[in-house]
Amino acid sequence: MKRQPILVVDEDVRVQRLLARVLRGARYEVAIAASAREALAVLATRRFGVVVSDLQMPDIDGIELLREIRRRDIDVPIVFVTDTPDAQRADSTFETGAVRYMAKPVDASLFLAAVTRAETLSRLARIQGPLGTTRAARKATGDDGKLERRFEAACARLWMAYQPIVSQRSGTVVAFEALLRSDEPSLAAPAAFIGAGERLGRLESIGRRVRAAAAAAISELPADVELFVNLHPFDLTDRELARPDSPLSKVASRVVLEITERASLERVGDAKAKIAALRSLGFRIAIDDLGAGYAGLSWLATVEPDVVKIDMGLIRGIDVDVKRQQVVFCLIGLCEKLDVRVVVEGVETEAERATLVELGADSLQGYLFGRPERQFGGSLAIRAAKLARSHAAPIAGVADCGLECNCGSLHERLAG
Ligand code: G
Ligand code: MN
Repeated sequence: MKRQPILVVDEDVRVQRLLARVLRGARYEVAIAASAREALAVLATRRFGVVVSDLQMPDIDGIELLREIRRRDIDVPIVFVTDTPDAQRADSTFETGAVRYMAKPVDASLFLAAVTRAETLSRLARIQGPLGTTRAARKATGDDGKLERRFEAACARLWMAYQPIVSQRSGTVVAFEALLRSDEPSLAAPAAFIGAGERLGRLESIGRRVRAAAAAAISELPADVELFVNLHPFDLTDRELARPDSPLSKVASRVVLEITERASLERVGDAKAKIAALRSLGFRIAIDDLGAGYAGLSWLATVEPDVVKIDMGLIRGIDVDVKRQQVVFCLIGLCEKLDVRVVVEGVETEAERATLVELGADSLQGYLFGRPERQFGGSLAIRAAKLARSHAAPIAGVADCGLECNCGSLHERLAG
Protein backbone atom coordinates (compact mmCIF):
# COMPACT_ATOMS: atom_id res chain seq x y z
CA MET A 1 0.00 0.00 0.00
CA LYS A 2 1.28 3.42 -1.04
CA ARG A 3 2.28 6.01 1.56
CA GLN A 4 -0.63 8.21 2.46
CA PRO A 5 -0.70 12.01 2.35
CA ILE A 6 -0.24 14.13 5.48
CA LEU A 7 -2.52 16.99 6.53
CA VAL A 8 -0.82 19.87 8.32
CA VAL A 9 -3.10 22.17 10.35
CA ASP A 10 -1.62 25.41 11.64
CA GLU A 11 -2.68 29.04 11.42
CA ASP A 12 0.92 30.21 11.42
CA VAL A 13 2.17 30.30 7.82
CA ARG A 14 5.81 29.96 8.90
CA VAL A 15 5.07 26.80 10.86
CA GLN A 16 3.03 25.40 7.96
CA ARG A 17 5.94 25.97 5.62
CA LEU A 18 8.51 24.54 7.97
CA LEU A 19 6.60 21.34 8.69
CA ALA A 20 5.58 20.90 5.05
CA ARG A 21 9.19 21.30 3.94
CA VAL A 22 10.39 18.61 6.32
CA LEU A 23 7.67 16.22 5.17
CA ARG A 24 8.04 16.94 1.47
CA GLY A 25 11.80 16.48 1.86
CA ALA A 26 10.96 12.93 2.85
CA ARG A 27 8.68 12.68 -0.20
CA TYR A 28 5.39 12.84 1.61
CA GLU A 29 2.48 14.47 -0.14
CA VAL A 30 1.33 17.33 2.08
CA ALA A 31 -1.92 19.29 2.25
CA ILE A 32 -2.26 22.38 4.40
CA ALA A 33 -5.17 23.79 6.37
CA ALA A 34 -4.98 27.12 8.19
CA SER A 35 -7.66 26.29 10.75
CA ALA A 36 -9.43 23.35 12.32
CA ARG A 37 -12.57 24.17 10.37
CA GLU A 38 -10.66 24.12 7.13
CA ALA A 39 -9.05 20.83 8.19
CA LEU A 40 -12.45 19.23 8.76
CA ALA A 41 -13.59 20.40 5.34
CA VAL A 42 -10.52 18.86 3.70
CA LEU A 43 -10.88 15.65 5.71
CA ALA A 44 -14.44 15.31 4.45
CA THR A 45 -13.17 15.04 0.89
CA ARG A 46 -10.16 12.75 1.18
CA ARG A 47 -8.19 10.38 3.37
CA PHE A 48 -4.94 11.18 5.11
CA GLY A 49 -2.37 8.95 6.73
CA VAL A 50 -1.62 11.39 9.54
CA VAL A 51 -2.93 14.75 10.72
CA VAL A 52 -0.32 17.13 12.15
CA SER A 53 -1.98 19.89 14.12
CA ASP A 54 -1.33 22.83 16.37
CA LEU A 55 -2.93 22.34 19.79
CA GLN A 56 -4.08 25.92 20.36
CA MET A 57 -6.05 27.40 17.49
CA PRO A 58 -8.50 30.27 17.47
CA ASP A 59 -11.62 28.63 16.06
CA ILE A 60 -11.65 25.06 17.31
CA ASP A 61 -8.74 23.94 19.45
CA GLY A 62 -6.72 20.81 18.84
CA ILE A 63 -8.54 18.59 21.30
CA GLU A 64 -11.91 19.59 19.87
CA LEU A 65 -10.53 18.92 16.38
CA LEU A 66 -9.42 15.49 17.57
CA ARG A 67 -12.95 14.75 18.77
CA GLU A 68 -14.48 15.90 15.52
CA ILE A 69 -12.03 13.76 13.57
CA ARG A 70 -12.80 10.71 15.70
CA ARG A 71 -16.47 11.20 14.95
CA ARG A 72 -15.66 10.86 11.26
CA ASP A 73 -12.70 8.47 11.09
CA ILE A 74 -11.72 7.13 14.44
CA ASP A 75 -8.34 5.90 13.37
CA VAL A 76 -6.28 8.57 11.70
CA PRO A 77 -3.32 9.29 13.99
CA ILE A 78 -2.76 12.86 15.14
CA VAL A 79 0.55 14.46 15.96
CA PHE A 80 0.04 17.63 17.99
CA VAL A 81 2.74 20.28 17.91
CA THR A 82 2.38 23.02 20.43
CA ASP A 83 4.31 25.99 21.74
CA THR A 84 2.12 27.27 24.53
CA PRO A 85 3.23 25.29 27.52
CA ASP A 86 0.06 23.49 28.19
CA ALA A 87 2.89 21.84 29.99
CA GLN A 88 1.03 18.76 31.08
CA ARG A 89 1.12 17.63 27.50
CA ALA A 90 3.64 19.71 25.69
CA ASP A 91 6.58 18.53 27.70
CA SER A 92 5.61 14.98 27.11
CA THR A 93 6.45 12.92 24.11
CA PHE A 94 4.02 10.32 25.33
CA GLU A 95 2.60 8.35 22.55
CA THR A 96 -0.50 6.22 22.60
CA GLY A 97 -0.22 5.09 19.02
CA ALA A 98 -3.11 7.30 17.96
CA VAL A 99 -2.19 10.63 19.53
CA ARG A 100 1.22 12.14 20.02
CA TYR A 101 2.33 15.46 21.44
CA MET A 102 5.50 17.33 20.48
CA ALA A 103 6.80 20.61 21.82
CA LYS A 104 7.69 23.50 19.51
CA PRO A 105 10.17 24.31 18.24
CA VAL A 106 10.08 20.87 16.74
CA ASP A 107 13.27 19.03 16.10
CA ALA A 108 12.99 18.17 12.38
CA SER A 109 14.31 14.63 12.64
CA LEU A 110 12.21 13.75 15.70
CA PHE A 111 9.17 15.22 14.00
CA LEU A 112 9.80 13.25 10.82
CA ALA A 113 10.35 10.07 12.82
CA ALA A 114 7.07 10.59 14.68
CA VAL A 115 5.09 11.21 11.49
CA THR A 116 6.73 8.29 9.71
CA ARG A 117 5.88 5.96 12.55
CA ALA A 118 2.31 7.25 12.74
CA GLU A 119 1.87 6.92 8.98
CA THR A 120 3.17 3.36 9.00
CA LEU A 121 0.83 2.41 11.84
CA SER A 122 -2.01 4.11 10.06
CA ARG A 123 -1.34 2.15 6.88
CA LEU A 124 -1.20 -1.09 8.84
CA ALA A 125 -4.43 -0.13 10.55
CA ARG A 126 -6.14 0.36 7.20
CA ILE A 127 -5.23 -3.22 6.43
CA GLN A 128 -5.58 -4.84 9.84
CA GLY A 129 -7.95 -2.67 11.83
CA PRO A 130 -7.66 0.20 14.26
CA LEU A 131 -4.37 1.51 15.54
CA GLY A 132 -2.37 -0.34 18.05
CA THR A 133 -5.21 -2.67 18.83
CA THR A 134 -5.33 -6.40 18.47
CA ARG A 135 -8.27 -7.89 16.69
CA ALA A 136 -9.70 -8.99 20.04
CA ALA A 137 -9.33 -5.53 21.55
CA ARG A 138 -10.95 -3.97 18.49
CA LYS A 139 -13.87 -6.30 18.83
CA ALA A 140 -14.14 -5.40 22.52
CA THR A 141 -13.87 -1.67 21.85
CA GLY A 142 -16.28 -1.83 18.95
CA ASP A 143 -15.90 0.16 15.83
CA ASP A 144 -19.25 1.72 15.19
CA GLY A 145 -18.22 5.36 15.27
CA LYS A 146 -20.07 5.98 18.49
CA LEU A 147 -16.92 5.60 20.49
CA GLU A 148 -17.09 8.94 22.20
CA ARG A 149 -20.64 8.41 23.39
CA ARG A 150 -19.78 5.00 24.76
CA PHE A 151 -16.67 6.40 26.40
CA GLU A 152 -18.74 9.07 28.15
CA ALA A 153 -21.14 6.39 29.34
CA ALA A 154 -18.25 4.26 30.59
CA CYS A 155 -16.87 7.23 32.55
CA ALA A 156 -20.27 7.93 34.06
CA ARG A 157 -20.57 4.28 35.11
CA LEU A 158 -16.98 3.88 36.26
CA TRP A 159 -16.39 2.15 39.58
CA MET A 160 -13.49 0.65 41.44
CA ALA A 161 -13.07 -2.95 42.51
CA TYR A 162 -10.83 -3.71 45.47
CA GLN A 163 -8.65 -6.76 45.95
CA PRO A 164 -6.87 -7.56 49.24
CA ILE A 165 -3.12 -7.93 49.71
CA VAL A 166 -2.36 -10.11 52.71
CA SER A 167 0.69 -10.61 54.88
CA GLN A 168 1.59 -14.22 55.56
CA ARG A 169 3.55 -13.44 58.69
CA SER A 170 0.83 -11.45 60.41
CA GLY A 171 -2.17 -13.11 58.78
CA THR A 172 -3.76 -9.73 58.14
CA VAL A 173 -4.83 -7.63 55.20
CA VAL A 174 -2.12 -5.00 54.77
CA ALA A 175 -3.48 -3.29 51.67
CA PHE A 176 -6.02 -3.30 48.88
CA GLU A 177 -5.41 -2.70 45.18
CA ALA A 178 -7.99 -0.49 43.45
CA LEU A 179 -8.89 -1.80 40.00
CA LEU A 180 -10.75 0.02 37.22
CA ARG A 181 -14.18 -1.25 36.20
CA SER A 182 -17.16 0.10 34.26
CA ASP A 183 -20.77 -0.95 33.91
CA GLU A 184 -20.96 0.33 30.33
CA PRO A 185 -21.36 -3.07 28.62
CA SER A 186 -19.45 -2.25 25.43
CA LEU A 187 -16.39 -1.06 27.39
CA ALA A 188 -16.61 -3.38 30.36
CA ALA A 189 -13.12 -4.82 29.87
CA PRO A 190 -10.63 -2.37 31.42
CA ALA A 191 -8.31 -2.74 28.40
CA ALA A 192 -11.13 -1.73 26.05
CA PHE A 193 -12.08 1.23 28.25
CA ILE A 194 -8.48 2.45 28.42
CA GLY A 195 -8.03 1.77 24.71
CA ALA A 196 -11.01 4.02 23.99
CA GLY A 197 -9.51 6.71 26.22
CA GLU A 198 -6.25 6.49 24.28
CA ARG A 199 -7.93 6.76 20.91
CA LEU A 200 -10.01 9.73 22.01
CA GLY A 201 -7.13 11.51 23.75
CA ARG A 202 -9.19 11.32 26.95
CA LEU A 203 -7.02 9.25 29.26
CA GLU A 204 -6.98 11.98 31.85
CA SER A 205 -10.76 11.63 32.27
CA ILE A 206 -10.22 8.07 33.42
CA GLY A 207 -7.17 8.81 35.57
CA ARG A 208 -8.79 11.67 37.45
CA ARG A 209 -11.94 9.69 38.18
CA VAL A 210 -9.93 6.71 39.35
CA ARG A 211 -7.90 8.84 41.72
CA ALA A 212 -10.96 10.62 43.08
CA ALA A 213 -12.67 7.28 43.75
CA ALA A 214 -9.54 5.92 45.41
CA ALA A 215 -9.24 8.99 47.62
CA ALA A 216 -12.85 8.56 48.74
CA ALA A 217 -12.27 4.87 49.51
CA ILE A 218 -9.33 5.60 51.82
CA SER A 219 -11.65 6.99 54.46
CA GLU A 220 -13.34 3.58 54.71
CA LEU A 221 -10.07 1.78 55.40
CA PRO A 222 -8.45 1.13 58.78
CA ALA A 223 -5.54 3.54 59.30
CA ASP A 224 -2.87 0.86 58.92
CA VAL A 225 -4.16 -0.48 55.60
CA GLU A 226 -2.66 0.99 52.42
CA LEU A 227 -4.31 1.50 49.06
CA PHE A 228 -2.50 0.58 45.83
CA VAL A 229 -3.64 2.67 42.84
CA ASN A 230 -2.64 1.94 39.23
CA LEU A 231 -1.30 4.75 37.08
CA HIS A 232 -1.28 4.80 33.31
CA PRO A 233 2.05 6.30 32.15
CA PHE A 234 0.00 9.10 30.63
CA ASP A 235 -1.24 10.06 34.10
CA LEU A 236 2.30 11.19 34.88
CA THR A 237 1.83 13.99 32.35
CA ASP A 238 -1.37 15.21 34.02
CA ARG A 239 -0.63 18.14 36.30
CA GLU A 240 -3.57 17.22 38.49
CA LEU A 241 -1.73 14.12 39.67
CA ALA A 242 1.07 16.06 41.37
CA ARG A 243 -1.05 18.92 42.70
CA PRO A 244 -0.69 19.00 46.49
CA ASP A 245 -4.39 19.85 46.89
CA SER A 246 -5.77 17.07 44.69
CA PRO A 247 -7.94 14.55 46.57
CA LEU A 248 -5.42 11.72 46.45
CA SER A 249 -2.41 13.88 47.32
CA LYS A 250 -4.11 14.77 50.58
CA VAL A 251 -3.90 11.12 51.66
CA ALA A 252 -0.64 10.40 49.83
CA SER A 253 1.07 8.77 52.80
CA ARG A 254 -1.45 5.92 52.60
CA VAL A 255 -1.20 5.41 48.87
CA VAL A 256 1.15 3.31 46.78
CA LEU A 257 1.09 4.33 43.11
CA GLU A 258 1.64 1.39 40.77
CA ILE A 259 3.44 2.05 37.53
CA THR A 260 3.43 -0.80 35.10
CA GLU A 261 6.50 -1.73 33.15
CA ARG A 262 4.27 -2.96 30.38
CA ALA A 263 3.75 0.48 28.87
CA SER A 264 7.21 1.90 28.82
CA LEU A 265 7.94 4.90 30.97
CA GLU A 266 10.52 6.03 28.46
CA ARG A 267 7.73 7.53 26.45
CA VAL A 268 7.00 9.98 29.22
CA GLY A 269 9.33 12.95 29.16
CA ASP A 270 11.13 13.41 32.45
CA ALA A 271 9.47 10.46 34.15
CA LYS A 272 12.12 10.25 36.83
CA ALA A 273 11.62 13.85 37.96
CA LYS A 274 7.86 13.37 37.91
CA ILE A 275 8.12 10.31 40.10
CA ALA A 276 10.41 12.20 42.48
CA ALA A 277 7.79 14.96 42.74
CA LEU A 278 5.15 12.38 43.65
CA ARG A 279 7.43 10.97 46.32
CA SER A 280 7.92 14.39 47.82
CA LEU A 281 4.13 14.60 48.19
CA GLY A 282 4.28 11.45 50.31
CA PHE A 283 3.26 8.83 47.75
CA ARG A 284 5.12 5.57 47.58
CA ILE A 285 5.89 4.05 44.20
CA ALA A 286 5.49 0.46 43.07
CA ILE A 287 6.65 -1.16 39.87
CA ASP A 288 3.75 -3.29 38.70
CA ASP A 289 3.96 -6.55 36.74
CA LEU A 290 7.70 -6.99 37.22
CA GLY A 291 8.74 -9.88 35.04
CA ALA A 292 6.08 -9.37 32.38
CA GLY A 293 8.06 -6.98 30.16
CA TYR A 294 11.71 -6.55 29.42
CA ALA A 295 12.66 -3.23 30.97
CA GLY A 296 11.95 -4.29 34.51
CA LEU A 297 15.30 -4.80 36.10
CA SER A 298 16.87 -1.59 34.87
CA TRP A 299 13.87 0.17 36.37
CA LEU A 300 14.78 -1.07 39.78
CA ALA A 301 17.81 1.15 39.47
CA THR A 302 16.21 4.13 37.74
CA VAL A 303 12.84 4.37 39.47
CA GLU A 304 14.09 3.16 42.87
CA PRO A 305 10.63 1.90 43.80
CA ASP A 306 9.42 1.39 47.35
CA VAL A 307 7.53 -1.72 46.29
CA VAL A 308 7.86 -4.28 43.52
CA LYS A 309 4.90 -6.37 42.38
CA ILE A 310 5.99 -9.65 40.84
CA ASP A 311 3.88 -10.48 37.81
CA MET A 312 1.54 -13.43 37.98
CA GLY A 313 3.15 -14.89 34.87
CA LEU A 314 6.05 -15.89 37.10
CA ILE A 315 3.74 -17.33 39.73
CA ARG A 316 1.44 -19.56 37.74
CA GLY A 317 2.39 -23.14 38.61
CA ILE A 318 5.46 -22.10 40.57
CA ASP A 319 4.96 -25.05 42.92
CA VAL A 320 5.98 -27.46 40.16
CA ASP A 321 8.40 -25.27 38.21
CA VAL A 322 11.94 -25.08 39.53
CA LYS A 323 12.97 -22.39 37.03
CA ARG A 324 10.21 -20.08 38.21
CA GLN A 325 11.18 -20.82 41.80
CA GLN A 326 14.75 -19.78 41.06
CA VAL A 327 13.73 -16.55 39.34
CA VAL A 328 11.32 -15.53 42.10
CA PHE A 329 13.76 -16.50 44.82
CA CYS A 330 16.45 -14.31 43.25
CA LEU A 331 14.03 -11.43 42.74
CA ILE A 332 13.01 -11.56 46.38
CA GLY A 333 16.67 -11.62 47.47
CA LEU A 334 17.51 -8.73 45.16
CA CYS A 335 14.63 -6.65 46.49
CA GLU A 336 15.70 -7.40 50.05
CA LYS A 337 19.18 -6.09 49.26
CA LEU A 338 17.74 -2.97 47.67
CA ASP A 339 15.36 -2.51 50.58
CA VAL A 340 12.33 -2.79 48.31
CA ARG A 341 9.14 -4.43 49.54
CA VAL A 342 7.79 -7.30 47.46
CA VAL A 343 4.16 -8.08 46.68
CA VAL A 344 3.47 -11.27 44.74
CA GLU A 345 0.46 -11.07 42.41
CA GLY A 346 -1.90 -13.68 41.05
CA VAL A 347 -1.65 -16.37 43.73
CA GLU A 348 -4.42 -18.79 42.87
CA THR A 349 -3.69 -22.05 44.65
CA GLU A 350 -2.64 -23.24 48.09
CA ALA A 351 0.39 -24.97 46.56
CA GLU A 352 1.57 -21.71 44.97
CA ARG A 353 1.09 -19.91 48.27
CA ALA A 354 3.05 -22.50 50.25
CA THR A 355 5.92 -22.39 47.75
CA LEU A 356 6.04 -18.61 47.83
CA VAL A 357 6.22 -18.58 51.62
CA GLU A 358 9.11 -21.02 51.43
CA LEU A 359 10.85 -18.71 48.98
CA GLY A 360 10.58 -15.89 51.49
CA ALA A 361 7.57 -13.95 50.14
CA ASP A 362 5.26 -12.30 52.65
CA SER A 363 2.77 -9.97 50.94
CA LEU A 364 0.56 -11.93 48.57
CA GLN A 365 -2.37 -11.04 46.33
CA GLY A 366 -4.59 -13.21 44.18
CA TYR A 367 -7.84 -15.08 43.78
CA LEU A 368 -6.84 -17.44 46.58
CA PHE A 369 -7.29 -14.59 49.06
CA GLY A 370 -10.06 -12.70 47.33
CA ARG A 371 -11.24 -11.56 43.93
CA PRO A 372 -11.57 -7.87 43.17
CA GLU A 373 -14.91 -6.81 44.66
CA ARG A 374 -17.19 -3.84 44.41
CA GLN A 375 -18.38 -3.32 47.93
CA PHE A 376 -15.70 -1.80 50.05
CA GLY A 377 -15.37 -0.76 53.63
CA GLY A 378 -16.51 -2.94 56.50
CA SER A 379 -17.77 -6.13 54.95
CA LEU A 380 -15.06 -6.65 52.35
CA ALA A 381 -12.28 -5.81 54.78
CA ILE A 382 -13.64 -8.19 57.42
CA ARG A 383 -14.05 -11.06 54.98
CA ALA A 384 -10.61 -10.47 53.52
CA ALA A 385 -9.06 -10.44 56.99
CA LYS A 386 -10.69 -13.79 57.79
CA LEU A 387 -9.33 -15.26 54.58
CA ALA A 388 -5.90 -13.87 55.34
CA ARG A 389 -5.88 -15.62 58.72
CA SER A 390 -7.07 -18.91 57.34
CA HIS A 391 -4.39 -18.84 54.64
CA ALA A 392 -1.52 -17.68 56.80
CA ALA A 393 -0.60 -20.97 58.47
CA PRO A 394 3.16 -21.24 58.08
CA ILE A 395 4.59 -24.39 56.61
CA ALA A 396 5.79 -26.91 59.16
CA GLY A 397 9.51 -26.66 59.83
CA VAL A 398 10.01 -23.47 57.89
CA ALA A 399 8.39 -21.06 60.29
CA ASP A 400 11.62 -19.67 61.75
CA CYS A 401 13.67 -20.19 58.67
CA GLY A 402 15.86 -17.19 57.80
CA LEU A 403 18.29 -17.11 54.93
CA GLU A 404 21.15 -18.34 57.16
CA CYS A 405 19.18 -21.36 58.32
CA ASN A 406 20.08 -24.97 57.92
CA CYS A 407 16.71 -26.57 57.62
CA GLY A 408 16.84 -27.95 54.10
CA SER A 409 13.99 -25.69 52.99
CA LEU A 410 13.30 -24.81 49.40
CA HIS A 411 14.99 -21.45 49.59
CA GLU A 412 18.06 -22.94 51.23
CA ARG A 413 18.32 -25.48 48.45
CA LEU A 414 17.99 -22.75 45.83
CA ALA A 415 20.54 -20.56 47.60
CA GLY A 416 22.95 -23.46 47.85
O1 G B 1 -1.71 -5.18 35.82
P1 G B 1 -2.28 -5.44 37.18
O2 G B 1 -1.37 -6.27 38.04
O3 G B 1 -2.73 -4.19 37.88
O4 G B 1 -3.56 -6.34 36.89
C1 G B 1 -4.35 -6.85 37.89
C2 G B 1 -5.42 -7.72 37.23
O5 G B 1 -5.19 -9.09 37.56
C3 G B 1 -6.81 -7.37 37.67
O6 G B 1 -7.61 -7.18 36.56
C4 G B 1 -7.26 -8.56 38.47
O7 G B 1 -8.63 -8.82 38.28
C5 G B 1 -6.41 -9.70 37.96
N1 G B 1 -6.10 -10.68 38.99
C6 G B 1 -5.96 -10.46 40.32
N2 G B 1 -5.66 -11.60 40.99
C7 G B 1 -5.61 -12.58 40.07
C8 G B 1 -5.36 -14.01 40.14
O8 G B 1 -5.11 -14.59 41.18
N3 G B 1 -5.39 -14.67 38.95
C9 G B 1 -5.64 -14.05 37.77
N4 G B 1 -5.65 -14.81 36.66
N5 G B 1 -5.90 -12.74 37.66
C10 G B 1 -5.88 -12.01 38.80
MN1 MN C 1 -1.65 -3.38 39.43
